[in-house]
Amino acid sequence: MKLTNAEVNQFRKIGYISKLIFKDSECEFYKNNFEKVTKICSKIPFENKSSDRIMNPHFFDETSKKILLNSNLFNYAKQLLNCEVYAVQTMFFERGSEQTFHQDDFYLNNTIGIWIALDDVNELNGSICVQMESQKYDVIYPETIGINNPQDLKNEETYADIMNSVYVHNKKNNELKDKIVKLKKGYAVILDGRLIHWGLPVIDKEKKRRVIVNHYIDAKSKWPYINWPKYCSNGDYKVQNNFDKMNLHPNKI
Ligand SMILES: O=C(O)CCC(=O)C(=O)O
Repeated sequence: MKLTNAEVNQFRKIGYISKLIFKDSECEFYKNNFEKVTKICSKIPFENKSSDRIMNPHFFDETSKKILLNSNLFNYAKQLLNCEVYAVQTMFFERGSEQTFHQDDFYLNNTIGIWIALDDVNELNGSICVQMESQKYDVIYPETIGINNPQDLKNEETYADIMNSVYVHNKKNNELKDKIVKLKKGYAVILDGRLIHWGLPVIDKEKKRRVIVNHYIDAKSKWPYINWPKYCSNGDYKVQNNFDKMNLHPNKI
C-alpha cells in the first residue's frame, strides 16, 4: 500500500500524518503479545534496559520483528523519505514516557517514526504532542552541539535544554502551534524525524497507553552504531561488528 498524494502533501506541510494501521483484533493480539514480552524482559538480564520503555523488542521477539518489517510501514517510510530505507528500531511503551522536547533525527539520522497506538490515546493517559511545521526550522544534530554519541544518555540534559530554546524560539518567532496527538486504537502518527515532539504529562497514572514505535532510516544515513543491526525489508540485516540480541540498546560507536 502507498500513501495518497494528499497524505504526502499534508506530511510535508505539517510534519506528520495519522493513518489507520491495525484492526481492533490486531491491537488486542499485540497487547497480549507485549504483556508476555514485558514479563520476559523483567525476568531476563538483558543489557541496557530502559526504565520507561522496552527498547528494540524486535531483537528477541518475532512479533515485534514482524511489525517492524510490515511491508506497508516500510513502504510509507520509503515514500516519505523518497529513498531506500532500513528498519532500525522498535520501542514498546506501556505508559506515557513524559519525554522532553526532541527531534528523532538527533538520535537516528534522517528517520521516519511510526508511533502506533494500541489503546485510545489522549491527554489523560499521556499521549505525545507535536509542534506543527517545526520540521521546517532548526534541527539540532549531535555534531551541531559537539555530541559524539547521541545514544549516550548522559547527554540528555544538555540536549533537553537546547531543544527547549528551539521550541520557545519557534513558538515566539515563527508562531508555530502545538497539537496534542489524540488517536483511536489502531491508528498511528507518522512523524518526520525533524518534527519537535514530546511526551505529555500522564494525568491518570493508573491508565495504560500501549504504543509501539518503529523507526526507519535513509539507507544512506550516518550509522555509527557498530553493534546495532539495520534490517532490509526481507528480514536480512547488516551489522558492522556483532549483533548481541541480549543488548537492547547497543549504543557503542
Ligand atoms: O511515546 C512517548 O511517550 C514518547 C515517544 C517518542 O517521543 C518517540 O518515539 O520519539
